Amino acid sequence: MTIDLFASLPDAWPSREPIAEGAVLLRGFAGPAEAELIAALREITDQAPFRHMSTPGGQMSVAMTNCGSAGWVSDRSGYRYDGTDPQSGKPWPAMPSAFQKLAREAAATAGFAGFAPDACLINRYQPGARMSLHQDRDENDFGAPIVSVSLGLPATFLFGGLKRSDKTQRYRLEHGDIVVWGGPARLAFHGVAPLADGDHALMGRQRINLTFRKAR
Ligand code: MD3
Ligand code: FE
Repeated sequence: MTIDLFASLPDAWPSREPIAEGAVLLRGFAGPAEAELIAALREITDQAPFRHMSTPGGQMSVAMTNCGSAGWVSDRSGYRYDGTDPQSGKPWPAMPSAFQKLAREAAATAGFAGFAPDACLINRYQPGARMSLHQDRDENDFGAPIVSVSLGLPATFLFGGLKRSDKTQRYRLEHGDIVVWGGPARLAFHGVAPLADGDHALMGRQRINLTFRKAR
């Protein structure tokens, strides 16, 4: 008898886990790019610092910024995509090529070839920060997927259905994980449970999520 030393390892990289119709989890897909991503992130947040936006419902516990030709902005009157950072009056920082390449490769791996995002919303969760159940419907073309990249502390992601009242499934998203949300999953309700405290070796006491979108 022989022992298969590789029996517990995936038979191919990247691993592709379908989590719903149209949604694919690529565990660790961003790992090889982590140093480049973190350096690029620093340059973006030097130009456009994280800030807590207001919404018609109140102030968000998640701090946000953007890069790309369009950025998601919110104030007491509502949400929109805008090419200008309202805090500086300047265009959002350009989307770094390492971001574009990663988003494009992840989308293609999940079956969405030709993804060309024009917006990257960058969310920062510190311990206790959460995102309540919502749909992403401010983009022009629901035919394009959204690609999300998780960095830093792990989070519990809540994934529901097309109605707010649909049952939610929970997924743990860890540093380096990418999820591609397209097809029927594109308009599903989703959210993030309050972040548990911890200390990530590269990112410290926070989780950063990059969401790549075709906004216009
Ligand atoms: C499923 N962000 O920025 S990423 C958001 O972790 C947002 O910061 C969460 O929801 C975060 O809007 C979740 C995963 C995600 C992003 C967009 C989706 C899942 C999605 C759009 C449709 C369905
Ligand atoms: Fe969302």
